Amino acid sequence: MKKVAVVMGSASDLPLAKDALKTLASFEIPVVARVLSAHRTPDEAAAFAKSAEAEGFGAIIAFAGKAAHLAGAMAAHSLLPVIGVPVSGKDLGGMDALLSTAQMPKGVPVATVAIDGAANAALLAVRILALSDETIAGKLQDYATKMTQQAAEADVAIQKEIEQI
Ligand code: RP5
Repeated sequence: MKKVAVVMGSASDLPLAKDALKTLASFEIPVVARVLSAHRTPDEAAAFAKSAEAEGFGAIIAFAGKAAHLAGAMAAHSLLPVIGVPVSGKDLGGMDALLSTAQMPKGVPVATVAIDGAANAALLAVRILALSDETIAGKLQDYATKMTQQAAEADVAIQKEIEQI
């Protein structure tokens, strides 16, 4: 089974990255998580991206805040699909990271999820791996079915609540 790389620009991104790690764990997907910065450890980040495909990774999820260049750096050094998660910060609420992550130049794509969209980043990685793995595809179908059931149950529950208004 292909692994998913979860890289983050700083250890301060870990609390958010845990949402992605938990989601990937729920699909029993092997994960490697690293702190690698496009700015503070650029050589290590590049080396990781360059070897990622040969190391058996199927996708890279990159968390970064502020002037967020980590996802772009991964995509510059690897042809694997890269999913960028803009991390919200106290100054600009994550708009800085959102634009830095999403506004990639033509030729070097990064699939950017919402600000702090850690779980969706993991689910997108799961969808990518599911294309070539029937076991993951089955679990993904189960996840989608359960989500639909929960939404339908919520609909029933609010009808009862609304009747009591
Ligand atoms: C980015 O700067 C990191 O991804 C983090 O979100 C942000 C702040 O980093 P620290 O100053 O907390 O290390 O590079």
